[in-house]
Amino acid sequence: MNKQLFLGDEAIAQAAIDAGLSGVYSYPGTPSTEITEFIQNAVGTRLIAPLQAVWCSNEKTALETALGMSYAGKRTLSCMKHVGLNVAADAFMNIAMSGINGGMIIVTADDPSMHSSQNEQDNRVYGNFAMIPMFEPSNQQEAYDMVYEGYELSEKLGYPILLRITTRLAHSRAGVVRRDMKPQNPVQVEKDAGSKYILLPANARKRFKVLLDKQKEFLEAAENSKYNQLFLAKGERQHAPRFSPKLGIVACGLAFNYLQENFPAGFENPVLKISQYPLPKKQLLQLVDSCDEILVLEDGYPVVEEQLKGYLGIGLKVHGRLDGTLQRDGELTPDKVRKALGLEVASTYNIPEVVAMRPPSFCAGCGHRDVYEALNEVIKEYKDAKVFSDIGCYTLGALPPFRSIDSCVDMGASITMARGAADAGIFPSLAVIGDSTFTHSGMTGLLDCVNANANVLIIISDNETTGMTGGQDSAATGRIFDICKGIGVHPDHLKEIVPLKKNFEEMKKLIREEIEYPGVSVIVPCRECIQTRARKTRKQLI
Ligand SMILES: Cc1ncc(C[n+]2csc(CCOP(=O)(O)OP(=O)(O)O)c2C)c(N)n1
Ligand code: SF4
Repeated sequence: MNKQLFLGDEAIAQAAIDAGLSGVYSYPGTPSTEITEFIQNAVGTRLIAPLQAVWCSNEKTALETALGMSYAGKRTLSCMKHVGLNVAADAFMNIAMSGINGGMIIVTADDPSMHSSQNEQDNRVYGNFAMIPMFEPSNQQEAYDMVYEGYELSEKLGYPILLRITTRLAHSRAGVVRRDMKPQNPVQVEKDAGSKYILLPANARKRFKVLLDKQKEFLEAAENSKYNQLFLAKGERQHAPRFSPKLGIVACGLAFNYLQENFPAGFENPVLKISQYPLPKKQLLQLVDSCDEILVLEDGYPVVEEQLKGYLGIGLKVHGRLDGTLQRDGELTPDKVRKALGLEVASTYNIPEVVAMRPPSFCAGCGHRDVYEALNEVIKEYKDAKVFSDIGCYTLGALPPFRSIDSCVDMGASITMARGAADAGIFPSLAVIGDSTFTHSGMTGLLDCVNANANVLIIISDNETTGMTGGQDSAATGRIFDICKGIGVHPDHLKEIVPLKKNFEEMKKLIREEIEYPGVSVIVPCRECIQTRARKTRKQLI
């Protein structure tokens, strides 16, 4: 028995390798990043057959590249944080129409409680929206098994599988038993692939019917899945004082683990564990038969709770996040489950005083600091100045002592918002964006600005890395300046500078001059992130 201690993310990565993965295509985003990094490190050790383990420009390009590999018959993986699936949504929804050839698993790492995200969307909604099968593991072993076996299921059904995890599972460790490593699939294009991937309306209509017909098979797979289990009550039901004695519990994914933590000796109410979707109707009806109230435990949105309310009709009370039994927002914990059941909470999760909350801040010596120091000095001179920021380490410019920025909404929104505000009459209207975010989704916004000759100053703070997520390669290191030129920024208003104290006065002068230019200006302060530099040096020394 080959048991290893893995993070949830690592268990997924190892399972994909063991299942004969040929390529992982991703864009970094907490808490999904470690999956692709683990595979990249494994490729480096040469213990595995050669495979592609690549950071793409964004989640959409990543998912489409994975589709190309699947088209060729090979097994593929694409990983992203929850908001990444918004970016990849066009590809995602349409892959559900075309279907796949080589097995495809799409990992969405959701972040309830927003530990490092701007929202807490629950991507099971996307799974239902696309009408494809979905897994939600309750522990690291299940995450491994689901990926390992998921490739076969994906190939059998002809559809991708969405694997939904959350931060706690991604970033906590457990012992995981590995299985034998399988060889990769050969290149084998489907003989009748012709029209399947050509989603012209006439074909798309047929493909949609195929998807609708497939729902029965997806449901059967969920109903026969070992990951969905009905535990009938043992003995007296007495553990949920705030409910009727005939309470049944539905626990989804990690919530099942939290329930188990509260009842190590076994459940005293009937429990339906759901870890594979669509909802297993047969087991649900069985549960309902023996209960007069249902409590739904799920991490994220009340996805199953809402479905049950529609599904079971009037007459059966369904409790959960919608009726206030559980808090509507924030991640679930074992204590919250306990409280929902009306049991006393003797929390073991109190935070000791020495672990004081510390606000995040720039590293000492970070180039973004120098940019904001210069920017703040200049914009003091303009009472109506607005600075639209993007998402990256430079977003920390929102916090004291800088307080430099006025917005941070989604990746790419700095340039486009600055343009809209400029159109509305805001002057000066500035954008601050990092190099990775610029190539992720800032370039098209810059093209819009150039086409409209918008009156904006865009600062692309280029630290030659994707700093915020741990220093992954950035898609256009060394080429930001040329890309801006190619997009059409006038060479006289495209400036580079090294953000260092010694260049402080020059940086201020540049910013002032380019604010005064009535058109698109781009300044690229360029200095490598000191953390990424230190990491590279350490690697070279090993
Ligand atoms: C759609 C989406 N994908 C991924 C992320 C995670 N993420 C936040 S910032 C960032 C990139 C930061 O890199 P860069 O723009 O170069 O700035 P730096 O952190 O290096 O300063 C990523 C990948 C996200 N918030 N949204
Ligand atoms: S990780 Fe790099 S970019 Fe981020 S704050 Fe630290 S030095 Fe700056």
